[in-house]
Amino acid sequence: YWIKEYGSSTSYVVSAIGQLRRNEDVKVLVVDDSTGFRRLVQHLLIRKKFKVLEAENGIHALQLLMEHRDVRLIVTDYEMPQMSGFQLVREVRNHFGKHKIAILGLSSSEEHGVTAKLLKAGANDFLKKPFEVEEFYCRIDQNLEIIQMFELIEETSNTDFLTKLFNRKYFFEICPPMFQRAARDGQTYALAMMDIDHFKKVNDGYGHDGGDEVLRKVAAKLKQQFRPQDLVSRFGGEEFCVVFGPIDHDAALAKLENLRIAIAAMAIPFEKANIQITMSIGMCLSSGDSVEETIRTADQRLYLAKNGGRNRVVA
Ligand code: GH3
Ligand code: MG
Ligand code: MG
Ligand code: MG
Ligand code: MG
Repeated sequence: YWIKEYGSSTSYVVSAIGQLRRNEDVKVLVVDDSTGFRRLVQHLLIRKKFKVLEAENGIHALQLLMEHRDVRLIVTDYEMPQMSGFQLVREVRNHFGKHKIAILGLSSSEEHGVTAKLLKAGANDFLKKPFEVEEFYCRIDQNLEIIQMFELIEETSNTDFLTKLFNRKYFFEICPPMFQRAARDGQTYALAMMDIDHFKKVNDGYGHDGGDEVLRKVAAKLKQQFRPQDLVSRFGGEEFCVVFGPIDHDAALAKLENLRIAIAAMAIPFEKANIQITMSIGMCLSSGDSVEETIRTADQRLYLAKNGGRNRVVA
């Protein structure tokens, strides 16, 4: 099938963004009705240490994709019974954008305009059979690198640099659909606005670096106290917003009370000191109101917590 091989066969590449990508971590789905050709492509991929899944037609490929959400690349034939590569590409693109899964078309079809047809349907790249092995590897690397760049951009634009929590922009993208789903399912979620007490004194006493260290440690504590599916975000300077559930009022209040106690008990090592802080929290349960309305109420309660003497939860 191939003409000539050259180049090294390392199992990782340093991408254009300077990050190391291990092929071991990349799952590839190979779709072809020819067992022989599937084996060949699989062999080429395994030689570069990729994890490989195989499907003999588009229907099976779609099934595998639903089970394996971490597939990053599909290598697909064009002419296949039941569902063509063209249909498969269209189907895949209904569920996954080009920034989630790369698709490389592979075909020996002499049909006019096959390449353009596949690319227009949403394939990222195309190779005509027979192909050169090294070109195959290069195209795979190029396409995976683009996905990796998308992932980095996405992560950077959704994350707060100092605390690594989600940022405010991401919060407002994710929270409305979370609330909508909850309302549709008849569930309630808790939204908690949190603000560190007298944080200016931390900065005054320990400098900005001391303040930053407190923010990092408080953020880590928040991440540790909530689950990965909860929305833990840094809203502003020393203000955090967490959405969690489904949960009822009393359980949410108990959870936040535990959090408040855990934060107050922290001794954050900085230089020769152990910094201690407290946090005030305002909570509001989602009840079909808009995100903005819920935040407004939680904010008012946070204000009451501050006025009531700080280091407390108002719900
Ligand atoms: P209160 O109990 O009423 O909330 O008092 P406070 O001092 O915490 O309130 P205020 O909101 O007035 O002060 C927040 C301070 O947080 C002011 C700002 O300089 C500081 N700050 C904001 N962002 C950062 C940051 O990223 N790092 C550090 N070190 N400080 C920050
Ligand atoms: Mg075929
Ligand atoms: Mg490619
Ligand atoms: Mg504040
Ligand atoms: Mg404050």
